[in-house]
Amino acid sequence: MHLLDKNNQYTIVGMGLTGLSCLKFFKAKGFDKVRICDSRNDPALALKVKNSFPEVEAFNGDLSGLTFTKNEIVIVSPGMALSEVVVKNAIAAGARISSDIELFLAVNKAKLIAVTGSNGKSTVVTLLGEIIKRAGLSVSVAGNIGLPVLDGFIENENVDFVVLELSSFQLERLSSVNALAVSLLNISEDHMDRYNSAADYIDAKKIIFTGAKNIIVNADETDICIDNENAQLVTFSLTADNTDFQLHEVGSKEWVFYQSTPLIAIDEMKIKGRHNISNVMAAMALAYKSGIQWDVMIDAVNNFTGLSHRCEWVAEVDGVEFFNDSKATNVGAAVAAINGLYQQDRDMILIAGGQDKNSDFLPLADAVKSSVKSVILLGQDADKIAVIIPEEKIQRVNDLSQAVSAAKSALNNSGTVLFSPACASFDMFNNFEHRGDAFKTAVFNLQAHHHKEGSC
Ligand code: UMA
Ligand code: ADP
Repeated sequence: MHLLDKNNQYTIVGMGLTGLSCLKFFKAKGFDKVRICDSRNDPALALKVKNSFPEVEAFNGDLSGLTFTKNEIVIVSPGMALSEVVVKNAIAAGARISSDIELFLAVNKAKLIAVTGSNGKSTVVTLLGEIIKRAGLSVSVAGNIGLPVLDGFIENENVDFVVLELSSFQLERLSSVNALAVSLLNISEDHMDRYNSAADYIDAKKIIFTGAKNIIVNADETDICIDNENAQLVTFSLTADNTDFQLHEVGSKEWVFYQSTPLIAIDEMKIKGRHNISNVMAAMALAYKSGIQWDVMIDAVNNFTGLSHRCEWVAEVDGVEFFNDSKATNVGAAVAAINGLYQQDRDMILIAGGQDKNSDFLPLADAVKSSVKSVILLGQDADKIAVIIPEEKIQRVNDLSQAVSAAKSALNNSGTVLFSPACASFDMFNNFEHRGDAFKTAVFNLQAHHHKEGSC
């Protein structure tokens, strides 16, 4: 059965952003034998589906009675595990399981760059998008970052480049990606509520290598083995000196080098934290394999201020700097943020906690031990973090406004407050953006209060 054939019957599973984009794609291409379902009773976009596509058969709620045939293609949204009963029923009936990404790969004509990893994906794909634009080329930055790739495709089929951020959920249902250049940035534990083992999670991520012409390798991540012998490798590292991209001192300044050529002084970059230097190297290596000139890359990197909610500088109040890292929804991200923002001469207070994803919090203990003065905990699973941190370093609060005040009081007119939760946000907020905005509001309120007091 060909993946794209108007005679096929298609069932889209999931009425989220992905499901809706698939429906739009099929309709734009004149495919009529399409139905859509969602196991939730009232999924976010059900009304939109009903209003925009009243002719399409739609099912909500218990899907265990939905039947499938072997002449059917079932497009499963990434949030839906392949172990769900509806998917199992489709497989048992002999239907072909597919995804929005597989549909896209079948129609894509643009040069394709793909990025995965536990952390840093959105930063790298956004920076790479900026670099490509600065080179005067058109680009769609899509995928897990929030723009379903088929929405990007419908908007403009003729872009020069597509830069895809791929999650393990999206990769696990592909057999190959066949991109011009790819990178698996790093691996740290995440989504253990969805995978049986860390090995399953890593195996899903490694599908990105299949068919890649160029693989950008983070040499600091020794656990990732690359099983594509035909690809050209470009390596980068923050510590080694035998990689293609590396760091060297020139005078008193640290520079990013490509082999023996100095490219950028670290202190010229607007983006903060050592982990972000790693992200910059990955984006530059991908751009290099896309044929972009060094001067264009350097310009784009030096103008890149980073994304909101990722080690985002919020304000300085009375010598205390506040950083919003609400996107740190796993332990590895929070550890990288602590290590990345740590300065020997400034105390650091960490604000953490939220909804656990069945994570191992132990790596956080080491980072806290070496770099954090005290930890302010909040949220549903604060207890799970509390057990790995010495009691005397912990303070408990109920909300972010209390957390911000407590952090400020714990520092003596100098230091860093890092909000890097190491947990998902859904216990108290709609998403990580909502949580980060609440943190920023709390900081701005503190700042306003401080100015008012100062002016009395
Ligand atoms: N769901 C059901 N029943 C269904 C279908 C979905 O209960 O029948 C639930 C899922 O379990 C999930 C939620 O609905 O909790 C949303 O799932 P979805 O697949 O419908 O989500 P979309 O709106 O289509 O968004 C998806 C990605 N979501 C997930 O992978 C959970 C978005 O990544 C992505 O931006 C979007 O496609 C466009 O490609 C979000 C995400 O959280 C940001 N990603 C994870 C992460 O970054 O850690 C992997
Ligand atoms: P992703 O899209 O993979 O979630 P982001 O670029 O949005 O990645 O960054 C999410 C969080 O991950 C940041 O808030 C930061 O705490 C952490 N992070 C960013 N880059 C890295 C990196 N290279 N290594 C480890 N952690 C990182």
